[in-house]
Amino acid sequence: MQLNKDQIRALDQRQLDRHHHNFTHLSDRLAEQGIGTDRIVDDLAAFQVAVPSWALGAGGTRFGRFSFHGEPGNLEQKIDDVGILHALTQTAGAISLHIPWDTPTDYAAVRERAELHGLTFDAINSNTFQDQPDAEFSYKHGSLSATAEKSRRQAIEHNLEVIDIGAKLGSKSLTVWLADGTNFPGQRNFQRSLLQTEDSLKQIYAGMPKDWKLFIEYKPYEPNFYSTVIQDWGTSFMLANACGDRAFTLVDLGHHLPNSNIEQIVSTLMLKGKLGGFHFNDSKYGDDDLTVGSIKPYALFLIFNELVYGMRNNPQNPDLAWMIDASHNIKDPLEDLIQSLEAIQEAYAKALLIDQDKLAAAQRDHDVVLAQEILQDAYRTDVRPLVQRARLSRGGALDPLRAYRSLGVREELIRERGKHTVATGL
Ligand code: PSV
Ligand code: MN
Repeated sequence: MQLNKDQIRALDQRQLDRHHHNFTHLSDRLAEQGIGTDRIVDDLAAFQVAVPSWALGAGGTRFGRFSFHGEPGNLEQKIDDVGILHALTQTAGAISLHIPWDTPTDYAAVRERAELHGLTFDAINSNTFQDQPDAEFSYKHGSLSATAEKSRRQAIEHNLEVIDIGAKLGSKSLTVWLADGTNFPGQRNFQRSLLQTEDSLKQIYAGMPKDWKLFIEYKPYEPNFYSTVIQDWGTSFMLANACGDRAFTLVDLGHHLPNSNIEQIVSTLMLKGKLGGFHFNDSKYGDDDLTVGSIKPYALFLIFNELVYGMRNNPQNPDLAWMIDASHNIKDPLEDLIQSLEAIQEAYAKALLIDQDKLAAAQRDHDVVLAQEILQDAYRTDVRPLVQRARLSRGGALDPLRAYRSLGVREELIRERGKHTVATGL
């Protein structure tokens, strides 16, 4: 299924007057504060977030999975789903694949399909957290950190294979999320695990094409509950430094212990030129993988404030790879992703409203109240007309969720694919 711009435009016709009215009203108000909207709209229109291939079907928990009808049954259909998201939102211009779930059979056809939808292939992900049916050695006691040399070699080889697959599709980066760790004190030697991991990552890094980047995720717990080898940003940062200039830390919002100051982590990493990628989601307790902005929208805004600051002031940090990493247990996955994309754009737009010069002056003058007011004034602004204007400028829908429903997208997908397809993924 593919949506075209005329279909979307026709749908929005009746709402356009109201949008123009709201946009003019907001622009005038911001102009009074000396804030121009053209640049903000351009920045929003240029902001593209990759969609993970594993979030297009119904997610599950270890207790069960409630399937969703019309799920994509193969890689081509996953690309079609992201194409639909991109057509409506114009901010989902890339897909992030996970191997072996998404190993292509016909590379040319897969590339063509992505091109048709205007999509590129973002970071490719390896999987050494599950044993595959045809695997010779098990990852039960570790993969890149394993003391069993055969498991470790297999995990390294798998990552090198993933790089080859990504290169054939035009990806330029590999993301490694390592589940390795322990469940019980005494189970393994911390130092040995870390050293083995460093050595494995260096071998993977050495096998990347020279224009590729390596992103190293961290996570404090799950699936292991006593220790995780790459448990925090410091460990990831240390490993990235050990690998080299093209290795970076990847921040996944859900991979922090409750109340961690993620915006400060982002800021430190950008200062050091080592923030490479970003996984958006939201959480209440742990790695909950909930819809972006659904639980802690103010925290997301504060994180974006640091990201915007870093993008303007830290040329030592590369352009970031933006991605959603969420999972949907009860919602239509595409509707959930539309909500996440909207929340990302809103948080970014609000951060772009912050007058950085005024904020710096308030900080210099130790005017704590004013500094807080500057942030909160931006946060309290309803920026939706700006986000809509950016989307319209690229041919997206005024209201993507409404368009998705009025165009009967899910119904059409069920007609095409049937009720009982199951998407591979988390
Ligand atoms: C598991 O926590 C996880 O969500 C990581 O964040 C990865 O990015 C993703 O799975 C895919 O492996
Ligand atoms: Mn992640």
